Amino acid sequence: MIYTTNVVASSMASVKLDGKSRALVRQVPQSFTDALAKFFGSGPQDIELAQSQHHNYVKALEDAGVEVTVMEADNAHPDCVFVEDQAVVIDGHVLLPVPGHETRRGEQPPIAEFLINQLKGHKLCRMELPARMDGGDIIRIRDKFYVGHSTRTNSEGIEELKQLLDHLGHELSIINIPDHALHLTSVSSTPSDNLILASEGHLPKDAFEPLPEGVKVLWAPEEEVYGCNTIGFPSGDVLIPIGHPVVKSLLEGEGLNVIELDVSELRNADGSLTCCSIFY
Ligand code: CIR
Repeated sequence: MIYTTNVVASSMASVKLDGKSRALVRQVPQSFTDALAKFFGSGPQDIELAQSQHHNYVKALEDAGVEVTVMEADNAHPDCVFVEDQAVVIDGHVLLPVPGHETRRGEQPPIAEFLINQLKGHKLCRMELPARMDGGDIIRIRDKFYVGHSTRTNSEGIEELKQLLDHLGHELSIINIPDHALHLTSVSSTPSDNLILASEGHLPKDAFEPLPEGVKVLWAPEEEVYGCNTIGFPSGDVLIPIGHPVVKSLLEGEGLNVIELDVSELRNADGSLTCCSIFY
C-alpha cells in the first residue's frame, strides 16, 4: 500500500464522530442498463426509474441531515452510481482500494480527487495489485471492522486493510462471503451503533464473533436478505429498502424509526442502499 500525506493544510476538515455528516453520491449513468448484475437482479431496464429512485435516495439522506454532494455520472462506467466500492474514509485516512472488478477501476479517479480536495490533511492509502478490494466488503461498528473475503476482495487486499487498521488500533475480523452473495454489505449492515443486521442462510451465526461489548446481531430470514442493507443515523432514523416486513419489525422492536425507500431498479444491478454513498 502506498501512503501519501496531503499536506496542503492541517486537518481543517470537520468530520463528525458519527461519520455520517457528509456523503458523496454519483448520478445514475445513461449506460446503466449495462451495469453488472448477477445476484439480486437480472440487470436494470428503466434508466428513468433508476434516476428517480436515486433522486429520492438523495432526498432521504438530506432529510436525515446529511450534506450530500452529487457527482456527475460517467457514462463510460455503467456501475458508477455504486460509489461505496471505490473509497473508504477511516479516521483521517482515505483508503483507495483496487476495485475488485476490472471494469470498475476507471470510476475511481474523480472520486479520489474529490475526497482528497475535501479532506485535506487526511492520509491517502492507495492499494496496489495484486491486492483487490471493494468498499462494499467493509463494515464498521464502533472501532471494530469486518471485511468480507469475496470474489471482489482477496487475501492481499485484506492484509493491506489489516495493516492500516493495526496502525489505527482497530480490530478486524474476516468473514467469508458465500458464492451466492456479492459483498459483506449485500448481506449485513449496522442500523445503529449497537446493532448488526444480517441475513440467515448467507452467514454463519458466529460470523460476527467476537462482538464489541453491548453489540448484538439481529438475524433476518434469508428471503429478506436485500432488506439487511440499511443506513442508520445517530438520531435513530434508519433507511431500509421497501418490502421487508420482518426487517422492519425487528428494527422497530429496537426502537428505531424505519424509513422505507423503493430502490428496485438499483437492486436490479445488485446495488443496495449503502452502495450509493461514501460517508466522510
Ligand atoms: C457490481 O457488480 O459491482 C455492481 N453492479 C453492484 C455494486 C454494489 N455495491 C456494493 O454492494 N457495495
